[in-house]
Amino acid sequence: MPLDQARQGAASTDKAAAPATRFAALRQEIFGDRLSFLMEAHDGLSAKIVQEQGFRGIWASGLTMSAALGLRDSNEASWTQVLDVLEYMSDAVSIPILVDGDTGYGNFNNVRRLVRKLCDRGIAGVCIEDKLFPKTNSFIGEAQPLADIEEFCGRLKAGKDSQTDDDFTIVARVEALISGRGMEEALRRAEAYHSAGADAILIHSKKAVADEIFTFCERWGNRAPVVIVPTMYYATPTDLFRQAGVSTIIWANHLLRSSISAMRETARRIHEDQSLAEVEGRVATVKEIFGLVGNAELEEAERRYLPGGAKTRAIVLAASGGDLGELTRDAPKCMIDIRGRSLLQRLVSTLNEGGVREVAVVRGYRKEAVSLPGIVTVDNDRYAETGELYSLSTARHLIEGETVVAYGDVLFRNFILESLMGSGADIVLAVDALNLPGARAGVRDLVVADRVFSGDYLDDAPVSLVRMGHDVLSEAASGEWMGLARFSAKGAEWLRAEIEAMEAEGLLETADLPSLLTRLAAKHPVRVKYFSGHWMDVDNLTDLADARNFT
Ligand code: SPV
Ligand code: MG
Repeated sequence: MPLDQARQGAASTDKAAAPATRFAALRQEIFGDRLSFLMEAHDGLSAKIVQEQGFRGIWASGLTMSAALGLRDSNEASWTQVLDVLEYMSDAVSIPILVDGDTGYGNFNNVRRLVRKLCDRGIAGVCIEDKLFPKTNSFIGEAQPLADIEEFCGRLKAGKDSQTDDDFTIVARVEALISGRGMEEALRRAEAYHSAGADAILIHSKKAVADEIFTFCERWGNRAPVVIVPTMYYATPTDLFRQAGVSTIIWANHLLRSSISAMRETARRIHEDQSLAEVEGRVATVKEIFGLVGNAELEEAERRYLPGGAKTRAIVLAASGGDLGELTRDAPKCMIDIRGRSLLQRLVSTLNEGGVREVAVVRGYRKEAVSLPGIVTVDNDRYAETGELYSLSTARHLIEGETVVAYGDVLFRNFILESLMGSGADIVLAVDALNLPGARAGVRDLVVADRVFSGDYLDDAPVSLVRMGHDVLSEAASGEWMGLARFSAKGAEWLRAEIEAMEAEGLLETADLPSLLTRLAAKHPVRVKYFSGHWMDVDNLTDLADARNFT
């Protein structure tokens, strides 16, 4: 299918394989069948916002990078200062960046060095305009002088010959329409630049309507992809560009412009009011800043690399009494003695040995009997009429950073916890693969996962929770949840949010953990790690006898 026809259709590149590099990703955007969009960014933070909002590529605008530095779009920032900004942007995101390279900062020799340095920093492409250094923004004045065609072709050739990644893209920007030289000149230049090796043509126009763009597209006939910047002809419906066969639209400066409006308004208000009261609530929270710059990842890394670093906390649910007759008359099940140490003591040591430094125990029934050096206690005084979710919610202020949640009556071997702690998943559950011979009877929380345990030593493909509950039929179950889950800092945020959502729906008092986890799985990946045995819970006297043999 010809390029121009294909672009009118649905997003057929959706099914294309994910590109291996950012260079290839930009190439796929510019050469792909569907209309692509590059959103302006000018620093690491705005780059992150562009990526967060779903754009697949960034336009590193010369105008806005300069303005964000407090400078004019006249090459006042040196090209290496621009490179520094680009490095922050590139580090901040995984999507490709097309940088506005102005005129290439000089002649062919400057372009060569620029292209090599851009490739080094993982910048996927550069756009070079056919003007002279130092440049002037296209929307300033009339009839700006253009570069000699041959000289500019030399810049393009030198750039192409210098790229160190085959997929690096050079876009040649034609300023003939802007400087009033007319359509013939624009087409002549586009042809020459294409022949010199430019991968795509940016045809720039400063008219309020897009007629020049449509004429250019029609006459150009898609000999190379066409990139446009509709800053001035913004009212033209995007579909018309799609129909005209445009490859890529650049939204060139709107994040900087919106930030100027927002910053002005905030500064004005605070200055007038001499107070923050009116502004708080209208501006992004400090927590949002933490989220954007990835504080959660640092917390996890601190736990991994820093002695005495961020704490991993466990919340142990031990509010219910358990029905073990005489044994649970004066103390809850978690305090039953198992060969000289209580169940809880054993659980807490396993958690501590696994790197969990702080253990909070939610107690309820006979709470005074639940005490242990080194633990924090939280009380669910309504334990008799509430369930697991309510108990967990009493400790919700502690759900922050990496968090382990465990039932208070489980014992498991250290390697099970270690395996959850080493998982990169945001939520991961320890699940006993019941389909193996020797599976125990009297199961509790049955799990349906998207893949059953294969038993294959080499099989480490991720398995996700579909649902969990007492109502899962054992024939349909992939395993039994051991009552042990680990949440990353991000997973802990999701957990807190879900508790709040269930509270808002009036489910806080009655719901159990399986329904909470099932709801989480509908919104986020909840990973399952299969094990076979090496754990137990204590539901009855037989379990208790087994527990006494467990250690
Ligand atoms: C930029 O964003 O810096 C551009 C596009 O070059 S324009 O300002 O429209 O010329
Ligand atoms: Mg520019």
